[in-house]
Amino acid sequence: MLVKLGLCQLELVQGDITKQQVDAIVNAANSELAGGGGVDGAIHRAAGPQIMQETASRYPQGCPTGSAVVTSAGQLSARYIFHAVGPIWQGGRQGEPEQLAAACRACLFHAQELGCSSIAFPALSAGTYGYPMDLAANNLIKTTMDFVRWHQAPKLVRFVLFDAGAFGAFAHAVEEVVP
Ligand code: AR6
Repeated sequence: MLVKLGLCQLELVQGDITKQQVDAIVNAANSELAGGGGVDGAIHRAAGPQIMQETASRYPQGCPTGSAVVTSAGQLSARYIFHAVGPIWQGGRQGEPEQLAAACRACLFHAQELGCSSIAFPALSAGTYGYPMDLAANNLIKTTMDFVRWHQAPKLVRFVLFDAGAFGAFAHAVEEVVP
């Protein structure tokens, strides 16, 4: 699914984020940058052990929830990995929507600053962290569209959804947000 936003594009695909040919890949990290399962495990396995060494040496304090830090991308074809920390779902009244949007925006700002024309996001927070998929999809799509409309960058934002359920939730969100 591809949506034009002026000169930019928003794309939804079902697949594995580690296989994407884009300038920046977003990791669904934790605030300790300690690695883990899901997207985090897959990205570190595919990129190689130097990424964990890089996060440990450059970001010994970790990364606060609602923000993102940058590393190289090791053996991935991307130029950068943005390690974004989404919120753990606690019912939705503990600032989770604002934190999820902030983590997404932090990645989009990094992409702009680093001259990345393409970026791939997973369904941040909607796995281990328990954020309901439909709410995460609405939040991430709206945040991205607002950013891209305003900044006209990055040229391509791709959401890489692991299964049909996640893809359906994001497709529904796009239909709701696109005028
Ligand atoms: N490509 C694309 N999507 C994937 C992939 C993949 N290779 N693998 C899983 N997903 P999660 P979170 C989907 O748990 O909720 C980690 O342990 C998955 O089905 O990766 O932000 C970290 O270290 C789900 O829809 O991220 C943190 O501690 C979505 O990606 C914590 O989990 C996000 O699931 C972060 O949890």
